Amino acid sequence: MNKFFSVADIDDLSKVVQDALALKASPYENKALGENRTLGLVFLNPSLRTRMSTQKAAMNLGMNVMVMNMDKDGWALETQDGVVMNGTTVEHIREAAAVMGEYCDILGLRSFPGLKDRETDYNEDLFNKFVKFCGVPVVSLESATRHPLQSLTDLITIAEHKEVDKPKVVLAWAPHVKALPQAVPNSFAEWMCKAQQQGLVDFTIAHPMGYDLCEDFTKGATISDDLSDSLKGADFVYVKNWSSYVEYGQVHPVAQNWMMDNAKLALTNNAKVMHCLPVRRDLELSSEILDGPNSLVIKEASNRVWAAQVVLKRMLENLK
Ligand code: AN0
Ligand code: CP
Repeated sequence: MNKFFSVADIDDLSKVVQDALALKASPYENKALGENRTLGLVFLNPSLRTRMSTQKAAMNLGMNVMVMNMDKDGWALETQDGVVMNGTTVEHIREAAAVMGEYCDILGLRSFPGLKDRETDYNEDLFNKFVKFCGVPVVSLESATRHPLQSLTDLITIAEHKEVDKPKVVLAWAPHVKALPQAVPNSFAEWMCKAQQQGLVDFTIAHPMGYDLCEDFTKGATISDDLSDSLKGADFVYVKNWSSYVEYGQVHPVAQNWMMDNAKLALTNNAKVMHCLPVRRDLELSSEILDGPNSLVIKEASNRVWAAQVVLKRMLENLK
């Protein structure tokens, strides 16, 4: 594997889940694989889980890790070609990525969307330039349109906790006070649609009107604006806010209460509740659920290590 950006970078979903769970059972068996190899984690935005779990996964594989918080500690990056750099940007991505590629065998990049111009964000211009100019394998740590390490984690977590062969999984929009990216729901939808094609899940998306995701990510999903109806018979509810894709980056007022709570949970098949975190308590998801027996959020976050480890292992095996 030379790039981990989307579900298209994985051939066999069941096999990658099986490999990740094998690493969970025996985390330190591949220590020699990463010896004298360096992972660089480059953050243009904040992170808790992605930073720590990917670092831990690399350490389990015997790698050295360097973290670069570009947003706080790096020079202001220019990403456009053909500009005279007489403004606030100090260093071009052409040099910055190339230099980081000299120091590292594998790089990870987190780069959120600007949520201003849909075309710019959905072209993944920054991520693609980073891949091109750094010259080493790159893992997405959440890009403008996707969060594949999170989605792989979610697939692993569902496989681990399912009680029926083909569980009903519902992605449920939740309220928020800020305009958030579509990356997590896009990515979850793209992984679940592929899992559904392979007969692994039955997938529904529930969101208020105006919050449709880009169709490229949702082919085959049942899509509804009726939350109560969607929750009927659900085995897993995946709670997440996102801003509008259609009216790009906008937040529309929603009259009905979309926050997941125990009353809504009662409509499900005693569903396990998931969220990628960070979560705003009693705005996106009720405290009673987060502190109750149906929440999987901590186990889900814990599984981030095995998703990162299976991806880094495949990349290390591919290095010359
Ligand atoms: C980010 C998002 O929704 O993409 C990161 C989630 C992993 N969340 C926030 O900015 C709160
Ligand atoms: N879920 C997730 O990616 O969390 P962080 O933003 O804290 O890394």
